[in-house]
Amino acid sequence: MNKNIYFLSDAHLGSLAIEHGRTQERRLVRFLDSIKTKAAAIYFLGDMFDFWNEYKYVVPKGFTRFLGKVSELTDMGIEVHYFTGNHDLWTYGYLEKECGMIVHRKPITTEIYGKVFFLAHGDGLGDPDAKFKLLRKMFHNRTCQILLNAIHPRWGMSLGLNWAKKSRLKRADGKEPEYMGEDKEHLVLFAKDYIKTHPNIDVFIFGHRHIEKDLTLSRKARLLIIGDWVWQFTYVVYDGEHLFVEEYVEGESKP
Ligand SMILES: [Mn+2]
Repeated sequence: MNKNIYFLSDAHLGSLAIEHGRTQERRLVRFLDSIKTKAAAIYFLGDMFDFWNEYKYVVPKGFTRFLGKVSELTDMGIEVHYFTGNHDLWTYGYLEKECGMIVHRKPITTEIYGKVFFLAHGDGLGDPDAKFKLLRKMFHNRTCQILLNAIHPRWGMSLGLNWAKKSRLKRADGKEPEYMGEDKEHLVLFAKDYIKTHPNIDVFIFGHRHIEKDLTLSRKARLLIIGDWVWQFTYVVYDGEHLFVEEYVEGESKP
């Protein structure tokens, strides 16, 4: 029997706008611990941190439980993949070297147990918003990254954490906009367009939206948006045959 592959995203650990940060982190760690004997690989599909910016000799405070558990898993030989999101892309080797994760800065296409997966955080895909595009370009720009790290962490970290807090509180209840429908949702539009030129894709999995969605795009292709680990505690599990979204309920031990 195959070992399981897990996908989860958007814990936004360390957020100044999330009051239950500590319980949230503990829950994530308990989940990771509960799957450690069953997992072959774990994919974090982005925004696990609300703001992660790494300096040459310094990393952000906090997350010791999470990073410790991840290191334990990679030491056991479990593959742990870390996709950068739009909140935590400023990583320059620490998560690989210290925690043994495999960092992906772009979407990847990969075959797992005979199925072809397109995996991405999801920011910037199919999204026509010019302001977000410009911001995204700046975030990924090497010169801007060097400038950001030239600011003392006292101010650099504060800038990032408060930017992330503000962008969360801007929304009515601190939550993401509702699902916009199949004809408007950016990631759905992106995937529908993408299969025209890449008919080999079986499954798209995205984070970023903090909503849970499981759609059939064609006779072959399926799209999953996997919720979050702020409020929903949802993940996707795949055993080579079945692929479904699950909610992590404390005390329950499921696949
Ligand atoms: Mn995101």
